[in-house]
Amino acid sequence: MTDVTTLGEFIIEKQRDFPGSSGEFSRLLSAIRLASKIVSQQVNKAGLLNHILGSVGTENIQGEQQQKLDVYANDQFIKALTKRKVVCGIASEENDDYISINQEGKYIIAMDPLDGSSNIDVNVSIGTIFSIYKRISPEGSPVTMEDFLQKGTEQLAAGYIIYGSSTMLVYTTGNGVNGFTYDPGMGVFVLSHPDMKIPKDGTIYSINEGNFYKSSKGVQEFIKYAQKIDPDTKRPYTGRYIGSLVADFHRNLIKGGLYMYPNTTSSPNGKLRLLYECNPLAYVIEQAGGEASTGRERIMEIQPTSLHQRVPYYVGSTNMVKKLEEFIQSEE
Ligand code: AHM
Ligand code: MG
Repeated sequence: MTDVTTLGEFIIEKQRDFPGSSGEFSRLLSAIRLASKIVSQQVNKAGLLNHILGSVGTENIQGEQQQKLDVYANDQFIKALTKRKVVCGIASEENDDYISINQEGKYIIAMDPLDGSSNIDVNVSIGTIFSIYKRISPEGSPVTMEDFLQKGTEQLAAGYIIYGSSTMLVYTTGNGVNGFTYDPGMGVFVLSHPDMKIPKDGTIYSINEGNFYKSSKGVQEFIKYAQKIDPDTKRPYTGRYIGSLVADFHRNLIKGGLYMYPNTTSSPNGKLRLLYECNPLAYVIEQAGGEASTGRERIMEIQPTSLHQRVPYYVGSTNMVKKLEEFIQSEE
């Protein structure tokens, strides 16, 4: 194991990508790494906690009140990020408002600490998604809403942790995408997927097809297109939908594919949140050579107007996103 690159080493090596940072940015990534190890351990024990040691809302054998895992994950990330003193504000799916912490810090975080948490009870992969920005307001003052409502194009770094058959941390700082697999024996993440690239032409489409009749004409037409037999274009495509964004995204990143969460008659703006679900994964996919779109515009160019804003979301292989855009844009 001495010839591997650990995430810790990688972060230090890449510190030169951030000339003005003097190590603060590296400390921030280290905080995310630490919290993800703690959450990973806890996620692995989820079945034990729920089914053997007592369900959520009850006390465990040490007499401690058990927390829901998503609340637990939120606490762990906030604690780790607060301690390093480089982050001044955090927006989280778990908190209605943003949290203002170290006023001297330079960085802003938007995160979904445990996405897909409805899958915990059935032992399906879940994930953490994060996005990092530089603050706009002056250092030494409390953060403002403006700090959080930055376009995705302003992200300094973004990534996700997938708690799957192994735990992986995948991130970008704008120089490609690298994936690290957690070795629980050593307690370290090791570089396992350097410079990840998504195939331009995927053959997997991922959507909750139960929403077919609630979706717009363009989306329906794309699904029919995906199912048509045409060996020249490798159709029909394969339908794969876990219902856990990070897991669906991760598979499609590696194999090539398109994840879709459209606007529907019951969710007119879609379901997924721009700041801490769509933008970070959009940054990762673009850095891996793919695209992320609402069907009409590039996700990272949307000017956010609120912390928990939702948008229709299509992310994955470039040529699949482009094809879907054709269908959506020819709707009227
Ligand atoms: P959550 O943030 O409440 O966990 O919701 C996000 C999740 C995604 O992980 C997943 O892709 C999507 O919701 C599934 O939604 P649906 O059950 O409507 O298909
Ligand atoms: Mg979520």
